Amino acid sequence: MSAIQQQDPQIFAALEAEKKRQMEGIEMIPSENYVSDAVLEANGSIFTNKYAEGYPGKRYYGGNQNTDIIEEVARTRAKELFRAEHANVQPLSGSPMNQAVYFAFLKPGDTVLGMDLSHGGHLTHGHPVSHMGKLYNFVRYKTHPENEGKIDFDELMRVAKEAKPKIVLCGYTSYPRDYDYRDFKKIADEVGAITMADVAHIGGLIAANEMRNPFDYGFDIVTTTTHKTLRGPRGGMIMCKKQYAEIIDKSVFPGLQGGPHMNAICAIAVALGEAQKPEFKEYAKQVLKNSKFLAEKLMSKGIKLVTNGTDNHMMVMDTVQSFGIDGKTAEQLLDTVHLTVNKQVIPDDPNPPLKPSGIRIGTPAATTRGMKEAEMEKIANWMHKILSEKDNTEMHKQVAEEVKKMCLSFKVPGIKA
Ligand code: DSN
Repeated sequence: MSAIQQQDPQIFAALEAEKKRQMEGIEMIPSENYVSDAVLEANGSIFTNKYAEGYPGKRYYGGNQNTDIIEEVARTRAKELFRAEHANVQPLSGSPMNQAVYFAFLKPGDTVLGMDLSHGGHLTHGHPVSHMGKLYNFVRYKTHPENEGKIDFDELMRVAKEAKPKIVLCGYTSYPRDYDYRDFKKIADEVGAITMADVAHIGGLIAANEMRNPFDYGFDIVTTTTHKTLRGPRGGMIMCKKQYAEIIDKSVFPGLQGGPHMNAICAIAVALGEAQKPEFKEYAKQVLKNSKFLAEKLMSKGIKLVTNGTDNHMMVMDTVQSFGIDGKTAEQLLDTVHLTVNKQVIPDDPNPPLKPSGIRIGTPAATTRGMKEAEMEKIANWMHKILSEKDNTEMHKQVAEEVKKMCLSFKVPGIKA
């Protein structure tokens, strides 16, 4: 009997229900993944007991000889994987990670160029509802959804010359393409701005050298979360050129945060160690193969995907155009057959974020379970059937059973059946 089971039946029941949900369903939210047994063990380790304000060799508390080892290992592995000159592994998650960069370089009212949320950007890239959007002047650029999501860089250069940003920011949470970082660098150099790429979604694919690395194009700052394609615990990392190391470290601590979560840093070190293995490169390749294959299968059924395809691990389906149903309804329908996706705004969406026009679908978690093209084909068929016959409850029940059966033949790391 586990300690939780013995002492807290209410929490134990929720944990057991979540195990069942994760085993019986397919996780297709592109920002989620399943961590390995080793990462899970590190995240639940006794490093959770330790305060460690400061950095290796310069702590404000005693007894940090072992935390110094794990943080140094995590920093070194991050630098090696991303070809970075410096790495800070303490940000508690994605939002504070980006905030720490802004606080390091900007004064209130300063200007940043960032991607519009409905075109794929993130809340922390200047959406008016975020505190960052209120504190700084974000000038937000858009893509051409019909032209494979390309950005008009001549127009962006014109905007940059007028707005004079301190930071040129690129990166995304719902953009299914890759960037040519050279274009952003050219604009930043022209206006004397710092270049920042938030690669939270594709960090693992960059670490595996399967997508472009902004540092190869001279970028100053690269931020990434650790729990998406990197397959680590929840956390964030800021990597930068050596010249910005001190200002970034000071901005994270003591500027923004207090004690780092050393259990998470321990798990980040383990996850980065896994990312250095050849098996991880194979994993990243398969994530991309699965994504492309799934996108092609969906489009072959007449389904509309934003930018008409994908270059990364995700796709955004326009459910209004494809099936005449909003993204919230599509999310709920798919949930009932154990296919987990998230509702998603599409570029310049006329509908609100809680009832948007699309859904976002990704392959990282399914690929971790070992699913390949054959399973992607089944998923495309199930999605099409469910969304095109939304009132056929008998068929839905049958699909739910088929999904469950398939899922139970693929292990979830960290969960013992
Ligand atoms: N919530 C994350 C995602 O799902 O992409 C971004 O913060």
